[in-house]
Amino acid sequence: MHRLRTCAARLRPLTAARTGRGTSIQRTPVPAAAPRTFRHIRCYTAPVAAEPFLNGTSSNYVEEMYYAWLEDPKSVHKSWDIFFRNANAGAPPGMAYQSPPPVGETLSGLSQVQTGTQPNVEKLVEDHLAVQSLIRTYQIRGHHVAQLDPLGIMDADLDSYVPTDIITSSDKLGLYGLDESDLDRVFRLPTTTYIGGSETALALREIIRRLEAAYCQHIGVEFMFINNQEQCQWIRQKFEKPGLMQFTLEEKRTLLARMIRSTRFEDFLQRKWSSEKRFGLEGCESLIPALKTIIDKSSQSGVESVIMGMPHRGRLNVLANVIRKELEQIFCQFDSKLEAADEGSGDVKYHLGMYHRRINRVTDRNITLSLMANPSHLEAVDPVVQGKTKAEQFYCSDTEGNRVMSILLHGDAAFAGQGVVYETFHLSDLPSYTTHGTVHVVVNNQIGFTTDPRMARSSPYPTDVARVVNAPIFHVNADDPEAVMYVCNVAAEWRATFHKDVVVDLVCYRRNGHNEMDEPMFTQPLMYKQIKKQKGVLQKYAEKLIAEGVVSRKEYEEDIATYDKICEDAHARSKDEKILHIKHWLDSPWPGFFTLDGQPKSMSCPSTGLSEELLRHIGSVASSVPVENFTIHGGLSRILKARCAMVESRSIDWALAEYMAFGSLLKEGIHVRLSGQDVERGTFSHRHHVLHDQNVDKKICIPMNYMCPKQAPYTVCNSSLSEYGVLGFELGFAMASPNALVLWEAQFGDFHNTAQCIIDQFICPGQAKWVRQNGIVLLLPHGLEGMGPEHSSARPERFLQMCNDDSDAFPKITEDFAVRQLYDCNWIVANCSTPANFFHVLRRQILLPFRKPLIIFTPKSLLRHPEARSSFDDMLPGTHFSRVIPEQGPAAQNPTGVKRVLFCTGKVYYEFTRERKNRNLDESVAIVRVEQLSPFPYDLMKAETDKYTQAELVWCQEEHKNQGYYDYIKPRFLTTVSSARPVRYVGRGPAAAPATGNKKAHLMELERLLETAFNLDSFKGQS
Ligand SMILES: Cc1ncc(C[n+]2csc(CCOP(=O)(O)OP(=O)(O)O)c2C)c(N)n1
Repeated sequence: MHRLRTCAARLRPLTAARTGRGTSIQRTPVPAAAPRTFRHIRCYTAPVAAEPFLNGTSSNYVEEMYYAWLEDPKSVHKSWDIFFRNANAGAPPGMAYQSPPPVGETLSGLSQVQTGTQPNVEKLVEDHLAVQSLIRTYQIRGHHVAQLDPLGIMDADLDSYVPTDIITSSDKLGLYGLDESDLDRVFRLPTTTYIGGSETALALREIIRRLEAAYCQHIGVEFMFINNQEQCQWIRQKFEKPGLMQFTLEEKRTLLARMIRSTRFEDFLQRKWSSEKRFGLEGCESLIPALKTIIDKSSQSGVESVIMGMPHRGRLNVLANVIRKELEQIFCQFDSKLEAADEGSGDVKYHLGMYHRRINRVTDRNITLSLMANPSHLEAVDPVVQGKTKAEQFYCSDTEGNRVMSILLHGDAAFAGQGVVYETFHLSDLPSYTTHGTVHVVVNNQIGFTTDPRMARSSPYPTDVARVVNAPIFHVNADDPEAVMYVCNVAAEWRATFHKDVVVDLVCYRRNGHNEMDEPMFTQPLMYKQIKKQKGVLQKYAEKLIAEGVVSRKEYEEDIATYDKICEDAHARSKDEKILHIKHWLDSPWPGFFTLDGQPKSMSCPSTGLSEELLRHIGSVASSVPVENFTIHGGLSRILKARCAMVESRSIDWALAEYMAFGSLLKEGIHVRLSGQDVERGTFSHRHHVLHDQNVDKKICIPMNYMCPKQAPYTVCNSSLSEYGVLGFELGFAMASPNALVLWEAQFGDFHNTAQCIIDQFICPGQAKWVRQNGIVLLLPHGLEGMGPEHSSARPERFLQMCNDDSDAFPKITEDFAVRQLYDCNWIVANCSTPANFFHVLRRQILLPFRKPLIIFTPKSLLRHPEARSSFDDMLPGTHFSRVIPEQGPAAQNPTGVKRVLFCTGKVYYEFTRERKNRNLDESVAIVRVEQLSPFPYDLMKAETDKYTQAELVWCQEEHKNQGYYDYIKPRFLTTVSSARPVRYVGRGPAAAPATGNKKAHLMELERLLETAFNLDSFKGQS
C-alpha cells in the first residue's frame, strides 16, 4: 500500500492558510458522477439484483462493451457475447448471464476462484468489472489529483476535492467491492488500457501504481469527453504505456540548453533594464522548450511554416529563443533615444510581430516562423492567426494542414474569460475556416494581473472552453521540463495525426508582479511568500541532470557563461543601431508587391472598366447553371432569367455589379473570398452565389468558379454566427497576400459592433502600428427603412470619426491627388449609390498599387430598386470609380440659376430625386452624391461648390444629426469653402437610438426631412 499512502498523503485537504483560500469561497465537493449509462441497457433487460455484476461502478465499462458488441459481437469476450445475445433476445432477469465456456489457460495466473459454481464465476466477473471500472476512473478523473501546481498550494482545477472513486487509501477499494486482500490478485486488463505494456494481466496493486504513474503525477490528461474511440485509445496509449517518459542523453542536454537560454535571457534583461516593463517569463521558463518541441516535432512531420499568436507574457523571449530574432534588434527596442524610421505610431516592443525563415536544427529542414503583431486586447489575435494560417494553407494547396500550422499561446485568465476564444474554437472544424488543428499553449501562471483564478472563472480549469471541440487537454506541471517536453511531443503528434486542436496547459507561476514594476504581495501575499522560496526551474533541472550524470556542473556553468556572453555581445552591437525600423518587425511581408524600399510601384490606378464582351460573358455565367443535371428552385430560375434579360439590355443591378467585379478579378488571377453570415445566398436573397440542387443533399454549384479555364478560385462561405471571430479571421486571411480580394459582410451593418475590437485595434490603425497594409473589405448593409433601431444603421459616424484625413487643412491638389490621398489614409469609407460605382470601387481595391481597408455601406432596398441600375456604358474601358457624382440634370445646365445644392450619400439620393420631381424643382435644386466619404474628395467638392455660386449648400442625410456623416462632413465642407459660405443641415434630429421602431413615426420623420430639404425657405433668416 505504499503507493496508495503516498497519494493519500499528497491529497490531504489543504488548509485555508496554505491555499490562501478563505472558507467562504471553498467549493462544495462535487459528487462522483452518477452511473447513468447502464440504465439504457437495463431498461429492457433485468433489474440489478438479478445480475449483481451489473453494479454502478461497472456500468460505464459494460456500456462500452455493449456498444462494441453491437458493432462486432466478436470484439467482446464470449461470456459477454452470450450475455448480450440473451439480454437482447429478452431473457428474463437473471437468465441472460451464462457461465463462460471453460477458461482453461486463459484464466491461469488470474485470481483463483472455486470452480464449478456459478456464484464464484459471477464474483470473478464482478471483480474484473470493478477493476476495469477503476481503470476508467483514473482515465476520467485522474487529472484532478495530478500534482500540477509547482508551488504545491493551489489545485489547478480550483478544487481540493478528491474524487471518491480515486484510490487514495485502501479502504476506498470497498467502493469497487474490493478490499486490501485483493491487492495481490491478478486481473485481466481490458483493451481500453495500455498500462500493461506487453502484459495482459496485472496484480491490482500494480494496476493502481501504473494508473497513478500515468494519470496522477506531473501530467493531468483530460480526454475522456472525446466521443471518438480511436482518438481516446491513441491518447491512452501515449500516456499509459510503461516507460514512456524516457529521454536520451542528447534530448536531456538539448532541453537543458533551451532552459538555459530561456532563463538567462530574462535574467539578462532584468540586469540591464531593471525598471522596464517586459512581461518576463520567470516562473514559466519551460515555455521556450515547450514551443521548440512542438515546432521540432511538427517540422519532422512535414510542417514548413508555423504562424503563432501570443500575448505579452514571455513574448520577447519567444522572439529571441524560438523565432530567433537577432538579439541586438530586441535589445535596441529598450533604447528610448532611438528615433523611429517609419511613419505611423509604431507599437510597444511586446506587441510587435516577426517573420523569420531558418533551418530547424533538429530536423535540418527549412521552417518559417511568424509571430503576429497584436494589440493589448488579449486573445484578439487568435482568429487573425487562424485566418492567416488558412490563407497560407490555401495558397500552397495544403488542404490538410500538413505544411502550414498555427500555434496559439494564451494566459490562463484571458483564455477562460475572453469570448473570442470560444468563437475561434468554433471555426476550427468548419470547412472554409479550419486550419486542420491548432496547438494551444496556456501559460497558466494561476493569476490574472491581480485576480485570483477562483474569482476569475467558473470552470474548473482555464482550458475547459476547448472541450466544446473535443480537443484533448494536457495539463502539465511546468516545473518538470521533461514532462512538458513529453506532452508537447504528444500534442504535436496529435495534430499531425488527427488534424484537430489540442491544448497544453503549462501550470506554472509568475515570479514577479504582472509586470516587473508591480508589487504582487499587495494582493497575493501567501502565494508570493511561497514563490519567494521557490527554487527556479532551471536550477532544479540542472541539479537533476548533474545528479544523473547527464552533465557536469562545470559543463552547465560553461553553457550559462556562453549564453550570457552571446547576450553581452549582442547588447554591445545594439548600441550601434541608430534608427528603429518597425518594418523589421513585419509579420507578413508581401514579396514583390512593393519596391525594395517598401514603396508602392506607382501612384496611379488604371481604369477599372471592362470590355463589353467580358461584361456579357460574366453576365451569362451569372444567369446560368453551368453544370448538367442540376435542378434549381423555380424562384431562382426566374431570378436567373431576369439577370439574363438585364444583360441583354446592357444594364445591371447590385447583385450583377458584384458578380462583374468578382468575376473579372477571378479571371485576372485574383482570389476572391467572401465570408459572413448567410453570404452565399445573401441576407436579402439577392446574391445566390451557391446554387443548391433541389433533389440531392449537399449537391451545390458555384457558377463563379466556371468563369474561365485559368481563373483564380472563388471562395464564398457562410460563417458561424460570429462577428469578432470571423472578421478577425478574414483580416488574417487578407494579410497573407495582396493578390486577393477578401470581403466580410455583416448580416446587418450594426452587427459589426460585436467585432469592434478587430476594427479598432487592427483594421483602423494596423498600418500605423505595424507598417502592415491590409486590403480587407467590409460590406455593411445600412439604411433607415422603418425596420427599427436595430438593422438600420451601420454606424457610419464611428468609421468616419476614426479617419485620419485632416478636417481643417485643404490639401495640395496634385495630379495624382486622388490616389495619393488613398495612400495617405488609414482606410477608405464609401457609400455607393449606383451598381456601377460599387463595381468600380471593388475592382479599384485590387488595381491600386497598395492596400487599404475599405468600408462600404451597402444598400438593402436599393438591391431591387428599379432605378438603382447601371448601364454597361458606365463600366466600359476608361471608366473609373466616381468619388463624387455631380448633378447631371437640368440644374447642372444652368448652375447659376440653382437655389440649393443638396449634398448626400447613398440611397437617400433616390428619395430626393423623386421628391424633387414631384415638386418640379429640377432646375432650382441640384443633387450631388458623395460616394467616397473618406478620404474626403476635397478637389471634387470644391469643383461642385464653385459651380453653384448662388446656391445654398446643404448636407442632407436620413440619419440622426449626431449620427451618420454630418459631424465628419461639416468641418471638411467648411474647409473646402474656406468658411465663406454656411453649410446647412437637413436630416433627423439628434437621438440616442439609430432609428424609431414605429413605422408611422419613421414615415413622418422622412416626410419632414424631405419638406426641409425642398422648402427653399427653410433656412430663411438663418445666418
Ligand atoms: C481584453 C483585455 N482586457 C483587459 C486587459 C488588461 N490586462 C492585461 S494583462 C491582464 C491579465 C492577464 O492575465 P492572464 O491571461 O492570466 O495572463 P498573464 O498576464 O498572467 O500572463 C489584463 C486583465 C487586456 N490586456 N485585454
